[in-house]
Amino acid sequence: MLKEKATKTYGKELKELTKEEIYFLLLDVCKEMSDEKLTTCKDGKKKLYYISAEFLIGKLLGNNLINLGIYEDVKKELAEVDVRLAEIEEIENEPSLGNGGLGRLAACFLDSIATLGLHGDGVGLNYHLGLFKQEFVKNLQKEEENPWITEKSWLRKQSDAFTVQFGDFAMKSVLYDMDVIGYNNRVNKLHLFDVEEVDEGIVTDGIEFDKSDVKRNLTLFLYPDDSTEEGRLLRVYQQYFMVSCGAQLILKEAKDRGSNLHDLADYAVVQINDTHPSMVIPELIRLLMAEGIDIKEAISIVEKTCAYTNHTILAEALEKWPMHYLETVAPAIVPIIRVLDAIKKAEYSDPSLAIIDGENRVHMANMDIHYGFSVNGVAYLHTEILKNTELKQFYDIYPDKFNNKTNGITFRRWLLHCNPELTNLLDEQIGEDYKKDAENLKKLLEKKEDAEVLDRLLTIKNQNKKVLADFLKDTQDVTISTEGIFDIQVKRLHEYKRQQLNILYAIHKYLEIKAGKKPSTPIVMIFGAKAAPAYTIAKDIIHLILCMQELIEKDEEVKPYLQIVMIENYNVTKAEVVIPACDISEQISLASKEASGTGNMKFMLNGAVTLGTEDGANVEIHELVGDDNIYIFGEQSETVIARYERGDYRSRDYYEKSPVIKAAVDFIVGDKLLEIGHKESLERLYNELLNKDWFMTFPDMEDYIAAKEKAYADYEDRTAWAKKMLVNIAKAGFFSSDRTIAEYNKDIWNL
Ligand code: 26Q
Repeated sequence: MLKEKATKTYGKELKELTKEEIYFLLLDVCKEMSDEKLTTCKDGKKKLYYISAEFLIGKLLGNNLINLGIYEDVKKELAEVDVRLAEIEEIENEPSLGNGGLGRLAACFLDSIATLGLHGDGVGLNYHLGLFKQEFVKNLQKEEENPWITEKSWLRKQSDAFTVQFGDFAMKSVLYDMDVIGYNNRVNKLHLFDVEEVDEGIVTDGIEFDKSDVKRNLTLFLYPDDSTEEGRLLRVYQQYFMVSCGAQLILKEAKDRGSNLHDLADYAVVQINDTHPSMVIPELIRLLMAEGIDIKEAISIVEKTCAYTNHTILAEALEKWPMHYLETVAPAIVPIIRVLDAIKKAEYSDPSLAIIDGENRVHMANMDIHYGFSVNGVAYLHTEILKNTELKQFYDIYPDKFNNKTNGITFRRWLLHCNPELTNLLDEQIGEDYKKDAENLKKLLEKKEDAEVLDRLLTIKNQNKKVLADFLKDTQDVTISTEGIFDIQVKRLHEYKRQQLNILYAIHKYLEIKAGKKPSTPIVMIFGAKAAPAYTIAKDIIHLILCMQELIEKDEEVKPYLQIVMIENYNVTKAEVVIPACDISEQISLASKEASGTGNMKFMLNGAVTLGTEDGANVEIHELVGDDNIYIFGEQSETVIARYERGDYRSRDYYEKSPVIKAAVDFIVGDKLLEIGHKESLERLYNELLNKDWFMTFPDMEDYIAAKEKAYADYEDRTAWAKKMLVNIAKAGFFSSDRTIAEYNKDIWNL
């Protein structure tokens, strides 16, 4: 197939093409096949729009080839001319359109929506420089721009253009689509809106740029630094631009499919991914009114069309925009928001239910809950906390709106693509039907006593460790022992995720080794995390990790037993190498704070055993695998929530009572680290832990150490460990995003 295409496109033999030419050839092959599929897609009346500020889609070539069913054929054909498909996949830049879990979830969902044959598109923005690229300089995070768009790419420019009216100027959109190719099924679209005027030249040092020059910076970066007023305003400009374009597209398409707009809810359903796209509600109302529908009816139409997903219970992440921001950015929707607010104020006197609060700020989530027909959390525990604590006042008035949709991950990327050896073993042992119905992974349980299967699992894990070790050697010039236990924590850096707890353990272990207590198997601790550019303490934690890495790297006494590596610029591409190599999956957030987590699911599917708190989806993992196949530690969410309510946590008490905690914490500002690191940063972190420790690291610390020691000890019995791996893989079927999407469709979308 490729041979003919090579001569047709380049007038050359396949074996004469450069790697880049082969990549372009494959791009074309995928686009042509996808166009063909598009013509056979059966569209129902109703269509879903998944609107999101982030789509963390990862590189697409490998996955598109898998989903089109031609990966193996292409691999073979390239092998015949001595080219490895993996090398071709490397040529693609990873789109920088997301930041963390919420964005990656959106990407998994798009894959599953198409795979289940549902008609649903993504709507977002085409950030030119995306989220920053992380570099480590002198053990500090440095942010650089991350240009990812190339001349030829998956982006396909469309002719649709919409005008968005801001306060004192208007901008015209340019639309780029990417194909979303389902696994042996339909093709949908990811619509990414952009503007012609954007100018990458306005970036000065790192990711600095003129935040006030909205025309030239609108789609430059994802989450521009919001520590200044201009930065915050820019975010609102981005949000309004995204939702206005999205809403105009939705109405246009609904009309094209035969809607008279009065019946919009039969033609469209809008899933609002956290509060970043919340202005879609007043914007849709505004546009319906512009079409001659009165406000009362417009509101009732939109109420039947929009559904909201909550991804966080951290108060600081719940968006509240000062009204004057909206007056500047989107004055046309301000009177509508005032009406929406007045209606609810007339009905409910409780100020916590208001859309516009006493300080004239607009609570985006409150608007979503009042005017959406569905509110969902992303894991069982998370939804329970929303209903019983965080959003209780809303649950009391709208019990029927609340529902849970436990997150999931696409097995195409997180198993088939990233772990082909494990996939082969599964195919061989349990057949291939788990690829269409992931619950069939359970069949693997029948092999729990099969010595050959257990041995193969260990062999595959070792191979994957070697791949990761080679990767780290190539990319960061660090050497890690593939004989070690790979203990991995990769995720965004946030205090609630408690990377600080993990690094305190590392200090504790370092001190033990120094005192002569050596682990029987080397421990390789791997971290990967970006910190938000203005989040000082998060950057201090990165600094501490990097300083510990350097300290141990230079210590011949400790190095054979304990290594620390922080992966630079952790992203989807790196995740695909890291996750299959993991033995112990660190999911150690403070109970009640991690809405779900999805990395936990990826690790489990790839045969890692979780070391975690009873938080987010860990609770469901625990329930599925049972006590013997997970390491649970720490306080329960109720204990934590009660302590917050009492407000009587004093970290210093724990520090003073526990010599283990004290020794580890004091080490942060001891001579050894001060020699390597920055005094200011280390002292700030030390003081933060001692005087605040808002995410309660110390109460869980001794239990964490004990759980980790237990896991390390159990690891020594390789057969028993392989059984734990097997049970984790076998029970991971529940976390397929195909299951999650089937539930969204049944309970919310009804496509
Ligand atoms: C809020 C206000 C102002 C500026 C930015 C933000 C902001 C930006 C990004 C708030 C939240 C986010 C991202 C949240 C996120 O990624 N949440 C994660 O969502 C996953 C998918 O549901 C869950 O698995 C994770 O538990 C949750 O942390």
